[in-house]
Amino acid sequence: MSLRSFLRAHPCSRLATPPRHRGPHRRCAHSGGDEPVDATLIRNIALLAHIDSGKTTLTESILHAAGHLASPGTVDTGSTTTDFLPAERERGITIQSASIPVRWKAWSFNLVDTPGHADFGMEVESASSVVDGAVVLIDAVEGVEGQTKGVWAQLDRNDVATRMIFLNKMDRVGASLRGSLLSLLEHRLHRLPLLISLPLASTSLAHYTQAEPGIAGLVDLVKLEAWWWAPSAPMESGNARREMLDPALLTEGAAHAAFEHDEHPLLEEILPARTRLIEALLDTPGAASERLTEELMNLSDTPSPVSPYLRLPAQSILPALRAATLANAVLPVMAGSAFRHVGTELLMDFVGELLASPVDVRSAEAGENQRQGQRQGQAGRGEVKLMAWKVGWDRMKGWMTFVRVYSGTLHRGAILWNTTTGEKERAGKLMLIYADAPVEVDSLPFGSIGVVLGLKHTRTGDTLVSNVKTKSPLRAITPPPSVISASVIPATRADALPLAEALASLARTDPSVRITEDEAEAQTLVHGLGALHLEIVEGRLRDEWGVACAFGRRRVSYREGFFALPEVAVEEYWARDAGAKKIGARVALTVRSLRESEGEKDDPRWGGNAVVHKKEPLKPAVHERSSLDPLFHVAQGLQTALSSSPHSSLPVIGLHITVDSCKLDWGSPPSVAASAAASALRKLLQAAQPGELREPFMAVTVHVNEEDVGKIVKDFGEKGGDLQQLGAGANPESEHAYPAEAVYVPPAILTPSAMPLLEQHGMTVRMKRTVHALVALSKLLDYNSRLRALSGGTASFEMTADGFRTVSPARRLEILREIGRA
Ligand SMILES: Nc1nc2c(ncn2[C@@H]2O[C@H](COP(=O)(O)OP(=O)(O)OP(=O)(O)O)[C@@H](O)[C@H]2O)c(=O)[nH]1
Ligand SMILES: [Mg+2]
Repeated sequence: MSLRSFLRAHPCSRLATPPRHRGPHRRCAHSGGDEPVDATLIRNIALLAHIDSGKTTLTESILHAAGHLASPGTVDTGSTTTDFLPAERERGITIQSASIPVRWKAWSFNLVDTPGHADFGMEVESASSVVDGAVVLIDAVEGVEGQTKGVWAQLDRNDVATRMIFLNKMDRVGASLRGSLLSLLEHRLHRLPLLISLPLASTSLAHYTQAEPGIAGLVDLVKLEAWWWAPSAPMESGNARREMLDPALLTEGAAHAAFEHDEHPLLEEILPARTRLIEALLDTPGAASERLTEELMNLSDTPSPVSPYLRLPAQSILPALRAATLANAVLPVMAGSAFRHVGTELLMDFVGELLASPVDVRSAEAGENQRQGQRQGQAGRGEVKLMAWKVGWDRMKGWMTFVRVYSGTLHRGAILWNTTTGEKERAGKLMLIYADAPVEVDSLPFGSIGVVLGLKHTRTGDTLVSNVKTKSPLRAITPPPSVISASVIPATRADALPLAEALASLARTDPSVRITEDEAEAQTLVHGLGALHLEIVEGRLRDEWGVACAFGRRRVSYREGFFALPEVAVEEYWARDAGAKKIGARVALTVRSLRESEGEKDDPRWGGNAVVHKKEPLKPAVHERSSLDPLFHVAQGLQTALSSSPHSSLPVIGLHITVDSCKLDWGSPPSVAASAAASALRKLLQAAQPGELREPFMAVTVHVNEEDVGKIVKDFGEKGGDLQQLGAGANPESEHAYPAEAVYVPPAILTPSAMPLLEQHGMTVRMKRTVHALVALSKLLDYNSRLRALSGGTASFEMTADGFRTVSPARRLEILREIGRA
């Protein structure tokens, strides 16, 4: 993140002064960090979703509601707080995640707005590795989409246990509460999605009968409270009218102020929805649910015409709902409209009430020190342990490292050790970057997220500790595999050095960018996660680092996979003369194909292979720095050999490698082990049959007008693509859907504008037709202009990486020719 561009991007007129809430962070900042900070009130939350679902719009609405912005900006005018990069504002999409502290009631939120575009998946990976909770947005017109499942899998991988769903864009034509909820079951996001609020499409009955789109408010099913905006009132936070619903009136089906008519369809749904919600909690084991059961039984024993499910107060439900959310037994779902600020405040209340604090999770991550820190009342006198989850560069401030404090309290000027490299670092200034201004603080307490200036060598995913003896790092952050590359050429000779420096800096801020040298063609290659990623990298090199360079033709990254290699043991002695003496090492390996059928998985850190030593996964050598441990060098040697197959020079995948032994000759430096390991693996692969060639495939979704569908489908056919589904109805996964019996599924009438089409199709409505296909990335490199030509500029598309697939013999030959190997 560039602090300067951040500040430039904030015209003072939009800033609210002074901020309304003063939370623990401020106290900590002003008191020098001596006051205990109650970590139970911290919520580190990421907003994640498929592209364009409204994450940045929701962030803006939250900042406004919390009093950090006098008026919210919009993505469409390029005036939001978190999308501040010029490229983000021009394109109206988020490229980098932005972390922003927000004070809401007693809570201190750290909100991380992430990009939805799959090319920036690294940002989601790093954000989800440090948050304790996630709000996943879904466009209520579309339901669950490709990248919704992508980010869900990333949350699973990073064990982000507490999650909520925000069904956004309820104001749009075709937004469907029922369709969206069913899509959660169809795509198996959770067995028990639980509506905790119902949308009020309109206070007027007429709008329901005429299938008008819209959202005028919400009913909070836990507190039994209606929030609504009168038709004439501007829909802004703080402008809503609120009314506690009377259980007796609800039982009689009588009107409240929020519902103009007794026959309002929402009135009938409150009891069944609340009943299912409470019943789901009764089924969750634990003390909170036992107390809830007891209370419900007591209420049932008291004679009343009103159902006990309506009489149960919110304060009895919330602890059980929180416990069930923490245990991942239920998935709370609410609906709203970020653009119209409907549901923003309620969402923040629920995030505070339901999602995990740093104290609830990750004690295993931080180990004994965190528990020790907690016993000391979170004053954080324990050892400091931090995860650097994002690194940014600013020309004025230098390196800005975003950290999450897993134990202890980080003070300005602290000396830290990097567990990966063993290097010593000094934390300079500490900052919290609010929407309205960056604030310098003296300390970052346990559980918090903030920025450290002055760290010179730290990279994304490094663990920093205050005790030099601590060796165990927090879980590393692994970039997704790159699928595309381009050569980068400096404009003149004089630009070569600045370019090399800029590339190194850029790779430090974005670890999903990899830089390699193509020695055969004497070129530097930049590898990334997609065509847009490389385009953005090219722009950043020019705009942020000011280097004159051009990118060459995009090349898809192929792989050579060894999927049928029998087990082979190999021992290699490697030696060379170093002056008067001879140095050498002997490395023994056992190598075979990964047995996926036996449940063996590749290790993403090893780029599609798995490497073990003494039955434990071996860590790859991430930094190209020295270590005294010979195993570090063995890892380095294996990485070199795996990066280029002797048959095709492509990266190798599919191998299971066991490092059996590594012995250095007397007086030899450990680095010789790298040459021995690389040579052993290279020789073994040379003797093996060439592996299968694989190329990256993309899951492509095209939104297109009815009349152009044929052209799009035909074009995919010519590209050898695999058509997945067409149109608005069918879903290939629906037969595997989770059952809906135990779930409250709202009737279609609650979102009336989706009604007519819902009746036809049985589920989600789309105003445009949608084509889904699996296509080789190599056929999609200029798909932007191709689609424009095919549709006259009216269609749009997104694509998500869908793994590597083995190519046909004809395509193999084509690829080998392309890379100069045939
Ligand atoms: N009708 C309607 N439009 C919305 C709503 N929320 C967001 N939008 C619009 O949807 C578009 C995308 O919104 P963003 O907030 O940029 O979405 P995002 O999820 O941050 O997108 P990426 O970061 O690029 O993945 C913009 O044109 C918004 O104005 C909503 O509640 N209703
Ligand atoms: Mg965004």
